[in-house]
Amino acid sequence: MEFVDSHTAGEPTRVILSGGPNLGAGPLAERLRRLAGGHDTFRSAVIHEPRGSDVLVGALLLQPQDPGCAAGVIYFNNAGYLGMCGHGTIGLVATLAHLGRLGPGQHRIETPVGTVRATLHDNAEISIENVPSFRLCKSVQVTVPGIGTVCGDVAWGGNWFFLVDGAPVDLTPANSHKLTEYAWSIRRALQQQNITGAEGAEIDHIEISAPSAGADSRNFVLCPGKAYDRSPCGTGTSAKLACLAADGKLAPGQTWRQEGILGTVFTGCYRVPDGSGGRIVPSITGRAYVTAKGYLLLQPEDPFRDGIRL
Ligand code: PYC
Repeated sequence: MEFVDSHTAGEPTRVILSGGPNLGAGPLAERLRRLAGGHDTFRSAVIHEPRGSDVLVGALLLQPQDPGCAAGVIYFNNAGYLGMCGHGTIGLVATLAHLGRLGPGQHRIETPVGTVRATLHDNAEISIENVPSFRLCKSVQVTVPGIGTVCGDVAWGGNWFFLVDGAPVDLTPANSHKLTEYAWSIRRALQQQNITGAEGAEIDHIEISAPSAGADSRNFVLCPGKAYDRSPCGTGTSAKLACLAADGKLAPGQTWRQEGILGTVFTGCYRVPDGSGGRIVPSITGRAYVTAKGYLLLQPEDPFRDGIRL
């Protein structure tokens, strides 16, 4: 499989350019069902050790259904599949630009949860206009064993998030283990107390926010497979913007600087489309750097051909 690796604000993305399974044609959501149902060893071979790591997000590049789109993509990680991925889309655009397949300007990209717009700027920054995002519930109380009552908002930013304001320790890499355990306990309590996204969808991303000296907020985002996002998280920043908009704390077009655990920043803002029904369209800007390219080899006799699946 031919791949290109990049990182966006510290969070890695591996784009698979060729050699992935044949998923046929049709909507990306349908092709995702075929991938998850019949080819999950593809995901595990790319993401798990010894070829990958828990932090890595994979991006399977596909022909879009709509010929007006520049690409189709399905994102995946150590736990399964992602509807959308903000840092991953910035990484994908940087990768396609590096390969000479995209130039500066606007491009549309199909994902399983909708089409997003990406702009490659002349200064190499990339802006993603994400899928419509919204807050489902405000100030939801969850009882977390060993911690107590934690209050947060449930919001959609292309994935489901539980957003908590305030952290038990500083949001620094040195505290990543404590923050991981804290966020994981919240996630398990949400599951046990049946607190979900729309239509019973699992809330599989936990976002903890705290004040920042250099930005509007700093976050720690725990991803579904218990790895934390090294970047400020594009879909998490989208969910945050939806909450700020719902609370009247950020006006359309106003800039929000979201810092992640490494101190890297995504700049966000939003617009409100006509007849939005409370949904906003967030725009997230960041920068990605290509780090490697090559071929993943899967030898038939390799006992870990499909990755180390624990
Ligand atoms: O940037 O949207 C994002 C993201 C989701 C999971 C990891 N990064």
